[in-house]
Amino acid sequence: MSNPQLELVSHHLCPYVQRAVILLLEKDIPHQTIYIDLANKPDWFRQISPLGKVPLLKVGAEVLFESAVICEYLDETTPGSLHPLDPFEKAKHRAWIEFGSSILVAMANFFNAPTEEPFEQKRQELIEKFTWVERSLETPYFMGKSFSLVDAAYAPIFRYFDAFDAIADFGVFADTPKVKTWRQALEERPSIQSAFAENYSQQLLTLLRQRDSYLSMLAQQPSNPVGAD
Ligand SMILES: N[C@@H](CCC(=O)N[C@@H](CS)C(=O)NCC(=O)O)C(=O)O
Repeated sequence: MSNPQLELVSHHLCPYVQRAVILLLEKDIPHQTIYIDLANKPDWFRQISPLGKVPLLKVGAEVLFESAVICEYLDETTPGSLHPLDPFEKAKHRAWIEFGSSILVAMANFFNAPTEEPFEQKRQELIEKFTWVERSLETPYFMGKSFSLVDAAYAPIFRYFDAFDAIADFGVFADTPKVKTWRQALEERPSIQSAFAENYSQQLLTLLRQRDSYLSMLAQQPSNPVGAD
């Protein structure tokens, strides 16, 4: 039986989509990509997306949603596995992927916080979350030498921090040396380098300038002229 045709429904800045993009590149999986405007969702998308969110993976006539599920499906249907074989280790990896999603939510709130107080709360939350990650992390990758689905889930997190670093050093990784090593190893991985547009940070900063948030105010201070036209 021939493999079903795969189509990734995407948005160019979505970190959850980028998890699937990394898997597709890492395992060299043939696919097509359809980009949509999340501010103006097409009807066909509303009709097939139960949560109204990207990514979706169209698999022939069927549709998968949720990035972690899509990544597992892509992994299980292609040679080699990026998940541990041991059920307990695999369960732990799933838990850390879920934790990565909670980091993405905290980052969105950091990005959009309207004033200094909630911004600082989110900065502290991010520091605490990465302290948890530090305790569970091998290096250079999450489980040591082998690249896994956890690595694909966290690489988009670090790409967002590349944009934040262009504004200021927010000290999120000041006390997590293993996380810093991990971030560096992920940024050097070819699948991850190819998954993001060269001007990804610049595009994020452009999006930030459209927000009326504390971080966008910091980005536009004269000492931080990032993303200026
Ligand atoms: N839990 C979902 C989260 C996906 C998600 O939040 N996608 C955002 C874009 S980054 C989205 O589509 N938002 C549109 C909306 O909420 O209306 C996953 O892991 O796939």
